Amino acid sequence: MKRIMVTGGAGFIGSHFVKYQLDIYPNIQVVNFDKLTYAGNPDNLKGVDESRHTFVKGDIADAVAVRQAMDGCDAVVNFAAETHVDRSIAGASEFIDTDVRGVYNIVEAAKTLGTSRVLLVSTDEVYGSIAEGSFKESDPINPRNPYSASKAGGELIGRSYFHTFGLPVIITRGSNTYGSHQYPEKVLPLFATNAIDHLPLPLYKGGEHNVRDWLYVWDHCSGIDRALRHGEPGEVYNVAGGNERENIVLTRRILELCGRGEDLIKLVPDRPGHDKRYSIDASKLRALDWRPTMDWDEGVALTVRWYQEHESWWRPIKTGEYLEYYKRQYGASAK
Ligand code: NAD
Ligand code: TDX
Repeated sequence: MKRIMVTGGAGFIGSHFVKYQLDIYPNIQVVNFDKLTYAGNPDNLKGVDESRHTFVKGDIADAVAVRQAMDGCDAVVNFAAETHVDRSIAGASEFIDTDVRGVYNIVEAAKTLGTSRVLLVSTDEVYGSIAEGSFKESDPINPRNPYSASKAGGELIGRSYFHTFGLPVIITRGSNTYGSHQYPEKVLPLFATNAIDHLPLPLYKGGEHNVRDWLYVWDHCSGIDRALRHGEPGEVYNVAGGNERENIVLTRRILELCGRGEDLIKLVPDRPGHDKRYSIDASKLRALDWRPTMDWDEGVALTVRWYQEHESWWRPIKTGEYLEYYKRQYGASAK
């Protein structure tokens, strides 16, 4: 692979993936195609080798722009998405435009151009909740909120292009990812930055014991890279962290790392349709010689320390539109 298109490469995982590619493969060229929505941030790409990185500001819902940027690339990896469940509950229109229509534009452009690999980054949320055990790739999908339904829609379009046109589409389903540069609407950076500022941590009441499986961002990137280069076209690969924790356990750990007491925990009304537990089995990707390497305690400590040491990254975000969102989402209950 000489030239790859990464969509959504100014966001959280996408920007780490761009750095991963440039670090690991000395001759690779990356075309980074990103709309720079509220979640996209050019600061996430500070210090990347500009001689091998081309940034294109564009929308995956724009078919012409996607085809132009993809021309000459031998692979495309799609991270671009609307990604926050609570925002999808408030209104899903942009989720449909990007996570469904956008993916259609990507596979359509790849089919026209004969792109030799298309990797669609998806999520463990498409399986829905599981009480016991872990989902395998062969299990049926059962998305239960507008975000995961949109991601599932994109996946299905992608899979249909493999079956109908032989397009070499590979799908990864990652679990909850954490690390530096994550927009502070997701639980870990939200709680860490609030704790730093002695602000309440809005824990969803009734969801305190809900379980998420935590995957360090660099491990997620190595899993996607493994599937991209060694996976079989038409196949789906789970990328699991293997670190299932109740939300209350994560919350207490963040408070401890920030030196704050549990009095900061504020129980707020639960997320509608809040999935109780996500759990996926990654043995199919492990058979391709992939392993997550980060220990959960250490990874969370590293991540919280990053937010403590990079206020200049997140303070400008927690203004303007963010504060309006915060008020809409948590209202008076978060005070
Ligand atoms: P993010 O919200 O941090 O970043 C999304 C990026 O996509 C931003 O840079 C944004 O500007 C860009 N974008 C949004 N709409 C676009 C459009 N129409 N055209 C071009 N660019 C657009 O997201 P993230 O958390 O880094 O997630 C990346 C991918 O990984 C998503 O596809 C998501 O579904 C998937 N995923 C995320 C997690 C997680 O825990 N964060 C877990 C599993 C899978
Ligand atoms: O304020 C909050 N209070 C709270 O209790 C927020 C934002 C979350 N939570 C809970 C809800 C979830 O059980 O924390 C858990 C994690 O929530 P999010 O960070 O919103 O992540 P989640 O809904 O699990 O989805 C994430 O993982 C899968 C990503 O946002 C998705 O993009 C990814 O696909």
